[in-house]
Amino acid sequence: MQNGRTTITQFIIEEQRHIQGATGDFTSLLNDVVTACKVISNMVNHGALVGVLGAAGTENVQGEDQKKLDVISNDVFLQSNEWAGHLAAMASEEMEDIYHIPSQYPKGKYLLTFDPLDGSSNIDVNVSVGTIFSILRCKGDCQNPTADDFLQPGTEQVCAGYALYGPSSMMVLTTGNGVNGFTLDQNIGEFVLTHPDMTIPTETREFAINASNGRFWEAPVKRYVDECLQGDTGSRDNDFNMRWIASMVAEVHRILTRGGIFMYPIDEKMKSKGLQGKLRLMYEANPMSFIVEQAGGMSSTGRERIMEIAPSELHQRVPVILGSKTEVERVVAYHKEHDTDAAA
Ligand code: P6P
Repeated sequence: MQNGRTTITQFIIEEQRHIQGATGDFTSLLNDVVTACKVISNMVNHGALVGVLGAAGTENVQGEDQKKLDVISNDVFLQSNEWAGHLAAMASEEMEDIYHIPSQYPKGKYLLTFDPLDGSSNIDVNVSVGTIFSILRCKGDCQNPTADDFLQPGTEQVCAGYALYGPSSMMVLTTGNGVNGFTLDQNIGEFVLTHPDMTIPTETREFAINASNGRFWEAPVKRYVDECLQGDTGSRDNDFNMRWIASMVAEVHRILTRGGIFMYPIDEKMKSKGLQGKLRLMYEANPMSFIVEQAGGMSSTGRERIMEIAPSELHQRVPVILGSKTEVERVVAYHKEHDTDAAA
């Protein structure tokens, strides 16, 4: 306890006591992840003052221009987690291949995937960004891991979480026993428990989608959004609100806090490029789906539960429709109707 509040360190240790056979390895790993997020929070908060804004002049594996902070945040995650002997390997949005633990350090039984700075296109305009991470068990040869060891469905995740660098810095975690939120107390340099047992309202009147892609959407997505836009003059008989921050962490946190539905569906433009979606399965869709499901929400591609997808490659992209259960169920139903009609 600090100032009457539970610190994230104490919370994680108390969580460990519920995990059969827990050796403290996982707890120590999670604390190293938390440390990395504190370092990134500090850099994001100082922004221009410490010269970390702007483009890095390089591209990541996705072909996206990297910001300086993308590269720096990735290095922070590697340095914070490579030495303790808890990990067999790491994988990041910012690196094409998996990251092998340097030979001078012992290897462990976990795998860590992460998007070190999600929404980084917002960083130069001072809009919230975040970090997303997921922890899996290494089931293969943990001394000689390969990318294939990471290709496990989202249901195999041991832990998932995000850090949100917003007006305040927060961490939200699940280890499969619900979702808890922690706020960084700058005075003591610790995340403290402020949002115990976060739960997504099943109903919502707020949707999030990049409407500029509207002309490319598949029919079920267009049907859903059009009905929201018709408001109380249409079949929904209710007005809706729209948000789009272009920072998945911020969107998911809003949904965890007050409900909503977030959609980045596959569209005709992506299909023409042979893409299966915009967002990445291993370090965006799966960790966020674990958190959303644990908070009583739902997460689907529109045609299947995201957490049950058998990954085929490390940087695989998927359509994402997640949030308040009744709205996601509606969008899934529209996809089913559409596909059944199309098949007929
Ligand atoms: P668009 C950020 O680059 C990201 O991966 C998610 O955080 C965000 O929801 C989405 O892409 C934004 O995409 O096409 O609106 O820039």
